[in-house]
Amino acid sequence: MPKPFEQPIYVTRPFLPSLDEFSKGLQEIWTNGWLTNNGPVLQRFQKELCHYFDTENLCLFNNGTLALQIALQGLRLSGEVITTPFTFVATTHALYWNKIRPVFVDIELEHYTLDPAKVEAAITPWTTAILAVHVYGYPCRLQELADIARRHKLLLLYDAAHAFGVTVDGRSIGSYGDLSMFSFHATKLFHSLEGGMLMFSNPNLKKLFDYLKNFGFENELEVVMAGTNAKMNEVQALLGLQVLGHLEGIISRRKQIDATYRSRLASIPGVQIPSLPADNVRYNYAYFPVEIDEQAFGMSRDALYAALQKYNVFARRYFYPLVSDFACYRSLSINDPLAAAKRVSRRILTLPIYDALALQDVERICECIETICPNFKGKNGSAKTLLPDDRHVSPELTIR
Ligand code: T4K
Repeated sequence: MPKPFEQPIYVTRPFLPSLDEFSKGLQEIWTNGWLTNNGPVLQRFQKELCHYFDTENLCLFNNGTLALQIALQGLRLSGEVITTPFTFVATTHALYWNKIRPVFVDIELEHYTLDPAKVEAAITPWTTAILAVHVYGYPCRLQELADIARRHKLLLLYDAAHAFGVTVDGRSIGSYGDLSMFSFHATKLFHSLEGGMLMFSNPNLKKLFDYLKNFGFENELEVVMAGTNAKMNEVQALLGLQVLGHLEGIISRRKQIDATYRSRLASIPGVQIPSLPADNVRYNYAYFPVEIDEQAFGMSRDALYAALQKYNVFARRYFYPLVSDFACYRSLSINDPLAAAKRVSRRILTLPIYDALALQDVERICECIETICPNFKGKNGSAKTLLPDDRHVSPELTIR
């Protein structure tokens, strides 16, 4: 039986440049005496991102949620927006804050993104846009959604919070649709401590978003619209710039972790791993989700989640509950039964993945899962023990 980890293993840990590298950057900020409000480091970060994404049409924010709220506000969207319930609450909250009615439709079972057929069926005269999510960095059905949006004259927006670094057919995922929002939160593979970015196809939006994130200031004397404060500061920009320099290494390290999980978990009954995206996608390995089939595994997803904690492994149930089940959205009338989303939300578990996670620790996490799994027979064909300390075992678990 594997020993519990000495230190907690979280679902993610932020990549951090060396303190030395960061202090050198801070030195410049200290010398400048310029901490926020479109400072020189932010301008450099923005320039690097324009180069990385090969576009001038992007805008930086202090977090992804405000970026999305401002996008919806700037686009003057109203009425209904079709979206997914299988996401982080911020996607829906951004609609709510703009007094837009979220219309939840179901996801596909393969990669958990919006089901285009369900989207089309949900369109009404009040629909103004589709807000789809590249959940876990898996690209949505880009072509199908674009066709629907074009046919029905809807805006197509993507919550690409998880999708930094993903390309499809050699193009950044952010170049699809009318607009994409990226989150640079500390829990993301690319981050700027906190932060967010909008990338859009219409170049006229840049000025609008710049006004909206800075109180609507044109200059000292003129305020041209009722903006808010959603600016990224210099320290965020510095960290973002430095993490960007390490991005390729971060993604390739995650790829190794993903491969290790795939090979080790394949023999555990009831652990279902979504396939990697198609060959035309350059994936970023943002998360490592698995589905637990309760019957085949021998216990529920929730029991496994709890049992892993006895080993000091803190996997997460992203995204359970569904957003549509949270108290603030429960009263919405939902026509779609959301059968796939409900099923996935009940079964999903996201396992730890981050660049500093050692491959032997990934092996050890898999060994913990083998040991916990009542139906895993092991190399010698015998069933195994369950938990390191059975005093804490929930009644749901059976000790063998
Ligand atoms: N759309 C989608 C689809 C999103 O997933 C998100 C954010 C957004 C929009 C909104 O973007 P932002 O406004 O956040 O830029 C986390 C993040 O806070 C959130 O950004 C993220 N999605 C969501 C999926 O995950 P929690 O509540 O799970 O975070 P927390 O604090 O429990 O952190 C998870 C684990 O990460 C911890 O157990 C340990 C580790 N951790 C976390 C932090 C903050 C660290 O090791 N160091 C840290 O500094 O929401």
